[in-house]
Amino acid sequence: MSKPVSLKIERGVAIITVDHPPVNALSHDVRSGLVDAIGEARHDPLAEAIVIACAGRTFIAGADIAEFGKPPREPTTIAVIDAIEASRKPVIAAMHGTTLGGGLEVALACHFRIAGPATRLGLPEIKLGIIPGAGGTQRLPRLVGMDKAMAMILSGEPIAAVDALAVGLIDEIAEGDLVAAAAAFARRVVAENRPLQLAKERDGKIGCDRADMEKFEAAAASHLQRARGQKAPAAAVEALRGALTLPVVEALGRERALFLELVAGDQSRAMRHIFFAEREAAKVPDIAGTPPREVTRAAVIGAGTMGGGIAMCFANAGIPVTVVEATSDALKRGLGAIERNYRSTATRGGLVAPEMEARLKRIAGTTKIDAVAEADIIIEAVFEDFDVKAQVFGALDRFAKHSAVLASNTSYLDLNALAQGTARPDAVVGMHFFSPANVMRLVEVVRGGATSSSTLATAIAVSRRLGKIPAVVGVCHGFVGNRMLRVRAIEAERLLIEGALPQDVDDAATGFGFPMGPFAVSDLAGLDVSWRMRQAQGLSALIADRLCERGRFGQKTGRGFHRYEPGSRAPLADPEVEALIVEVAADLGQPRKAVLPEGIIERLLFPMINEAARILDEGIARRPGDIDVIWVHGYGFPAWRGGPMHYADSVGLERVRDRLNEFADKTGDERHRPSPLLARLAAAGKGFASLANNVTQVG
Ligand code: T1G
Repeated sequence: MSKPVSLKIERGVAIITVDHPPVNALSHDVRSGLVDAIGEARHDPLAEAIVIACAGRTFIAGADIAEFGKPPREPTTIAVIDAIEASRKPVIAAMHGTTLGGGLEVALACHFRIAGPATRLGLPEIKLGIIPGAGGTQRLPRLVGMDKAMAMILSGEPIAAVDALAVGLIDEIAEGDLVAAAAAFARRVVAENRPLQLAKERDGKIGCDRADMEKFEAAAASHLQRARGQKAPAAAVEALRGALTLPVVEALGRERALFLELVAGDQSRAMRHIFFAEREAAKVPDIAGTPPREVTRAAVIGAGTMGGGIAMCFANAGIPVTVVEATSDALKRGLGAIERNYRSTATRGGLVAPEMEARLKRIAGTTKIDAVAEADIIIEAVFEDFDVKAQVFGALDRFAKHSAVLASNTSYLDLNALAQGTARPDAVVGMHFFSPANVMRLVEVVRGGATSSSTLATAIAVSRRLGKIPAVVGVCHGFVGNRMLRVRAIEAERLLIEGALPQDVDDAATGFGFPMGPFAVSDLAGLDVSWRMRQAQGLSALIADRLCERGRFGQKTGRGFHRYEPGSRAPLADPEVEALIVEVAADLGQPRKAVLPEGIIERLLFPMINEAARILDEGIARRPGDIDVIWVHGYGFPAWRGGPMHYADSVGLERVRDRLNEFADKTGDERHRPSPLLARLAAAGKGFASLANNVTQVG
C-alpha cells in the first residue's frame, strides 16, 4: 500500500504531500508520515524551506474522527506540531478545500500559511462535542485576535480565504498552481531572510484582550447562553481564557486535558454518532452507483412559506428556479416575502449586496403552469390537501419534460397515491423540507413504491447540492419524523390531563436540550393547522381542540397553550389554559398530580422511540441512525444526546421497555406496549446500535 505522505525536494524546497483520500484526515499513518518527512526535510542540506500540501479535494480536514474512542497511538497530532515548530527552516502550509480542525492546527504551527481562493478554514470541533486539542485555542487567537478566535471556535463555522487573509490567519491567497506558489513563497522567505516567528510566540493581538478581561467574559457569557446543556462550549471558553491568563505552555496543557476529557465523554460520542449517521442516511445500497440526472433548472409550485423557502435554497445553490402560483396576488406576496427575507439577511451582514441581487435574479415568478417545461426538477409545495396536490401532479404530468423529477413537499400524505395519479409514477419522489426551508438542513427524501433508482438518486444529489442532509424514508402517514411527532403530541396532551401544565412540559423539554418545548412549537406552527388535519382525519385532541374552539391558535392569535405579549415570542403561563385543563380532566374523571421533569421526558420520548422501532420493523426507515439524523436536524433533538435511538441505547432498552409497560398499564393504551423489535432487543440486552449493519430495505 502506498504511503500517505511523500517528500520531494525541488530547487531547495522540500515539498511534503499528504495523499490520504477522501479528506486527508490525520490518521495514525498520516501523522507518522508527517513526523518522518518533516524530520527528513529538516536535516536534508538540499532543503532550505519546507512546504506542506495535500493531494485530492482538500488540505487536512482534521483528525481522523473514526479513531476517536480507540486507544491513542503515537505520534499524536501534537508530535507533528512539535516537529514543525522545532524546524529552523521556514515551514509553509499550502491549503485548499476545507482546512479544518487538526488540519488548521497543523497549519497554525507553520511559520507561514498560503491558501487557494476557494479555501475554507475553521475549527469545527465544537460540532463533535469537543474542543481543538492540538493548540487551536492558543495559536488562533494569537493570529486573529480573541474576538474572531472565540467566534470561530464557539460556532465551529469555517471562514473564507479572503476573510482569513483580512484577519491575519493566512499570509497570501495563491491563484493557479498552489504548490508552485507555495514553493515560490518559500524561496522568497529564504532569499529575504524573513524572521521565522511561531504563532504561539506572538502576543501582539491578544495583548489588548488581556487588558480587558471584562470584554472577554461578556462575550463568553453571551456564547454560553446558547449552550443548552452542552459541555464543550464552556470548556472552549476555559481554554481560550487560558490564552489570556496563563503562560502558553501551561495553557496548551490545559487545552489538551479539556480535550481528552470531552473526547472520552458521552456528548462527543453522541455527536460523532450523528456525524457518521448524517453521511449514512443518504446511502441506499440498492441504488449505489446509479448516476443522478443532471439538474440545471428547477421549478417550485406554490410561493407560500415552504415554496418560498425552497425556491431560496435553489437560488442559494446557484440553480435558476421558477416559482409558479395560482394567482398574481399570491405570487406577488410570495416573491415579496423572499425579497424581504434576503434583505434582512443582508442587513444582518449575512449576505453581501451583489450576492443577494444575484440570488434574487435566479428566482422568476409566473402564474403559468406550462413554465415548468424547462425544469429538470419540480417541487410541489402547495397546501397540504390531497386533492389540491393531485391536481398539481396532473398538470405537471402534462407540462413537465420527460426526464423531469416530480417531487412533492408533502409532510404527511400518501405519495404512492399521488404518483399513481400520473402516467409516470417512477418520476415521483417525496422531498419533505422543514420550515424555514432555507434554514433547516434536513430533507426527508421519500421513496415511493414506483420511484425509480434514477429519480431517487437525483433527489438525494439535489438535496446535497442545496446544502441539505438527505435521509431516505419509505411511505407511511407522516413518514418518519411526523409519525413520531404525532405520538409525542398525544403524550404531551395526556401529561396535561394527568397533572402537568404546558410550561412544565416545555421546561422539561428545554431542560433536556430541545430548543423549544412541544407546546411552544405547536403555538409557533399554529394550532389551527393541526386542528384542520385532525378534523379531516376524524381525530381529536381534547385540550388542543378546545383551545382552537376558543380561537386560541397560538402565536398568531397571541394565545395558544401559552399566552404572548404583543410583539413578543416569549411563552407565558396562562391561568385560563390551566382552568381548561382542570375542567377536561374533571370531565374525564382523571385525578391530576404533579409530574417530575424526568417523568415528563420519559413520557414524551419513550412512546415515540417505541413508534420508531415499529418504523424500523416496517422498513420505513433503514437504520436507527437515519431516525436520529431526522430528529436532530428536523425536530431540534439535541445532537449531544445523539438523537432518540442513540439516547434510548444510553438509557438502556430494558428500562424503556419496562417504563412502556407501566405506561400501558396506566393508560390502557396498547400502543404503549413495547413493539416487537424493542422487546426483542431489550430481551437480548442489546441496543438499536446493534442493528447498524443489517440495514433493512426502504420503500
Ligand atoms: N475523519 C474521518 N472521516 C472523515 C472526516 C474526518 N475528519 N471527515 C470526513 N470524513 C469522511 C466522511 O465520513 C465520508 O466518508 C467522507 O470522508 C467524505 O465526507 C485535533 C480533534 C471535510 C467538509 O470536524 O466536515 O481535528 O461516508 O461526505 O460533504 O483539534 O466531511 O464517504 O465513507 O462529509 O465533501 C475536525 C469533518 C475533526 C471535519 C467534507 N474536523 N468533516 O464534506 O464530504 S476533530 C471535522 C467534514 C479534530 C483536533 C480535533 C466534511 C468535509 P464516507 P463528506 P463533504
